[in-house]
Amino acid sequence: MSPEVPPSTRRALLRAGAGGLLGAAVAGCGFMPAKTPDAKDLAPPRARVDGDLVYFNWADYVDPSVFKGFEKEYGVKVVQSNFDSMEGMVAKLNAGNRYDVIFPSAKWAQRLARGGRLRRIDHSQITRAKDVFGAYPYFADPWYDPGSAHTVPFTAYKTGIGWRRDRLGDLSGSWRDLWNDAARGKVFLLDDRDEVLGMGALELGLDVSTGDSGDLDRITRLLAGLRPRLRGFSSDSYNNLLNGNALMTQAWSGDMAAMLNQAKDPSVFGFEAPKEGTPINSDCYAIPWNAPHPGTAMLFIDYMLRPENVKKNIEYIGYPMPVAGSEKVYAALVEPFPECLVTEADLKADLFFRNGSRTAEDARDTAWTHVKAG
Ligand code: N2P
Repeated sequence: MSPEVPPSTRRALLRAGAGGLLGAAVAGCGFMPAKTPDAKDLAPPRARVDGDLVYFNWADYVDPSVFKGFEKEYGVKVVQSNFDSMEGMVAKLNAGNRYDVIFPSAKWAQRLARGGRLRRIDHSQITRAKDVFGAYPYFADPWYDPGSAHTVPFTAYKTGIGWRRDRLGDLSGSWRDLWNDAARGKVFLLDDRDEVLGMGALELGLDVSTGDSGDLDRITRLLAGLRPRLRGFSSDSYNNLLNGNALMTQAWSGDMAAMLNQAKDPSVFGFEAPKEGTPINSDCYAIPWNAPHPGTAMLFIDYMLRPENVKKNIEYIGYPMPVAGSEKVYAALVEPFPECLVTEADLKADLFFRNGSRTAEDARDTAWTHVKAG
């Protein structure tokens, strides 16, 4: 990704595979909160120490040394827990668990904000807000949260295929590669409803978010043919490739970039962004309505945006962060896997997963159950 910059620099960034960002229309929403939170609870918190930070995120999604720096500077502890799907994250919130900072992807941020589940975020409380919202106009007014009133973007990524080049050689650049006979029995798909149905949709030329029952039947039939070739469903893509359980896996671009840090010889691995299209997404920082320490959460977001922390974190997690000045760090990191860059063309394709009607979301749940059961 790149910020809005003067034309000459901008062209250079585009040549390097980076690009600007685009807006999009808002879709419907099937999320209903269990109870409507009190409006006063949703007022934007002031950035100030009001307790330890209760942090809830994917595993390995912040550099541990950045946590240490935050703890030391503010004299608080980071109390961590992890989820491994958006559904899992929301289930914990619905069960009454309280967190200070959570990391929903775009459509989940939209659901939570519309359901009254997120505190507003006052950009004037964030020291480097202009490095994000000034430099990346896309995130100043994203489709999932108008005005970024409840969120700050954390990362961006696309979904593709990671594979062992040493074992399989070159692939063809299509989602069809998942059916490759040489990889049979050693293929993983992400353990993620939207990613798996979205991959089937792209292969068939359908909308990635389709909730149409005819479309979902076609997707389910297609994936029934892939199911016997799979080793399983797992979102731990880079460990599966590194330890040899997978020869090929559906994967988020950032995880493949993070794998490069762990690999003794990066040329053993490949990452491709299939030609039929790649889902695109952004995870963001958000503060739940019932956060026990929302002031500390604001300080944490602020701390994460400092240039030295952005650099450390990008290098550790493998995902680009939309913060002015960090673009070169990411481009250098993914030099061996240029397809990890989130380009203007990716964003223009607008392959974000969208919220559907209650009926459409239910139909997708049913299709996913069938796909997983095989
Ligand atoms: C980090 C997982 C990132 C999740 N390992 C992408 N939404």
